[in-house]
Amino acid sequence: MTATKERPGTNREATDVDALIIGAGFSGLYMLHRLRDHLGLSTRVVEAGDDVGGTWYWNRYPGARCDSEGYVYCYSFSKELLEEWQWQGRYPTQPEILAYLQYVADRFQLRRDIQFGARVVRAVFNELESRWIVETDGGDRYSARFLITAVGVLASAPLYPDLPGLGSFAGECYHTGRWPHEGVRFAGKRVGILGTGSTGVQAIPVIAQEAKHLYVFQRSPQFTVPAHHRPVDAEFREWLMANYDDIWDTARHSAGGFPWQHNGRSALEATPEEREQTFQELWDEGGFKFLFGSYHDILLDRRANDFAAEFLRSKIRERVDDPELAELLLPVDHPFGARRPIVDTNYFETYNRENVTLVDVRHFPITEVTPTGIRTERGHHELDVFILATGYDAVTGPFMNMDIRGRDGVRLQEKWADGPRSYLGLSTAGFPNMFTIVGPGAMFGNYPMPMEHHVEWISDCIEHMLTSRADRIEATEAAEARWMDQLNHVAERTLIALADSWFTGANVPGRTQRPLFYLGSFGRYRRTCDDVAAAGYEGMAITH
Ligand code: NA7
Repeated sequence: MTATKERPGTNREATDVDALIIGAGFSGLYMLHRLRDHLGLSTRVVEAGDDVGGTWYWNRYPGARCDSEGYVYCYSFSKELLEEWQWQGRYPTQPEILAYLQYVADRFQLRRDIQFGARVVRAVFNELESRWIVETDGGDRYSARFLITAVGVLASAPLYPDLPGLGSFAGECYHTGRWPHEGVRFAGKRVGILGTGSTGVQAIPVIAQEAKHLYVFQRSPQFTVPAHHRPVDAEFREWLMANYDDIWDTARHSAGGFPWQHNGRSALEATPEEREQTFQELWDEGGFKFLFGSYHDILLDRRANDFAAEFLRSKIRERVDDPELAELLLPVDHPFGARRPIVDTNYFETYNRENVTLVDVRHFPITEVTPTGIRTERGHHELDVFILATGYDAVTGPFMNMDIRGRDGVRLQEKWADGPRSYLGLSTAGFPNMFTIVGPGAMFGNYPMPMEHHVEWISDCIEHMLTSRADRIEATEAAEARWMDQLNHVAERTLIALADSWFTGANVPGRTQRPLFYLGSFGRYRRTCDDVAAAGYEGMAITH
């Protein structure tokens, strides 16, 4: 039961809850459902947005769509829910995913336990009472036995580029991660977009259709694989319903939480003809399968990677009419997949349009933003709208925006100053009874899968605490160190260090680069977490 009581030293009442969850996106919603409806705990979610959705609440830019296929970009915990919800197309749009999460919130009556429009600014562990005292920007206070962060990896920390004069721009300027809810009109306007990551690649073809002229300011060319988006038909739906259990089973044991395995072969062993055929088939199928359902060594061996990269470069040359322009669009400075793979719809074809200009800011950088546009070393581009598709302070950014203090007053910001440390991406030493859903050091992949897994692991752990009458649980320093070694060891076997990207924090100027995710397979990661739980939460210190 929820109760309120006066806390010493303050004149604000704190609401007592068993568990306080930060964030009402995919993970926060399910966490609330598990703790409240399965364990019967009084649970409260604090959410900065005015509605559920997390990433899918904030990211409303034109063309925003999921790159995972809808049938696996959803919860798998409820058979009824799987039967009730039907995705319209292969890759759900942002409004569709938002509608799905709203449906889930209503179906499981979650809204009544969510405080919207409130941002957690501070969470301090009270050692005497073993409780987290959590404060919002509106001055509300909670006292919670368990603190669970469900802040996602991106949405709450958009990254704004440090461009001279950015504040002086007199036109409209938007970050894609903070898109106006009422939308933006481009008709008759000169539009500039900075950033060609997966966001830019989705937005550019859509904006180009409406804008008078679109200038794409490109620093790094990208590899992309076509989405081959299409509506979902009755036949597919029938197949899906007949095979869903197997599909989830495959995804749970796969490399990245997707419903396929790689093909078990090395690209180095295949003949050139076999490789061409394999890559072409995967290209024709489209999407992430090109990486996750391909040869097993694409991300492990540079020579294997080069075969895939060269295939993808040949496709860019085919798709772009002007050979000189095609050369500027060829990614040559990083291996395919070492950055987050990008799935596109008409991205490269968009450069064949008369009203689209590629501006190469790698060789001729932006020197300043003026009141009327963008100046590069080569000239000035007059703009009415300037869009920042410049990404996020990923993974750690959402945590750094809060003042979280654990045992002995240690601040998480200090502990993670040289990079985050965690055990399994679930718990961090010195922060008792705090769990991080897909926190730093967790699995990367088709996110609903690792999120669902984490929610269930945390819920089981809390249940274990309650039944064994334990007081506190937290990762030990030793287990944390072991996990960090493991994380680095796995990452070193891959090619990700050969690219600057948000995978390693390299997109944030001045940041120490290190792997932010566990890059092993999802199946192995799950087994590790399950083994930890089965061994009585090995590597976690439990006090009674
Ligand atoms: P990303 O993937 O981090 O891409 C950001 C893009 O912005 C990328 O092209 C960057 O170029 C570019 N960028 C960022 N800062 C600058 C400056 N200062 N000058 C020029 N160009 C810049 O973010 P996205 O939003 O596309 O995707 C993030 C994730 O959201 C995505 O992976 C999905 O999981 C959802 P760079 O490549 O660094 O040269």
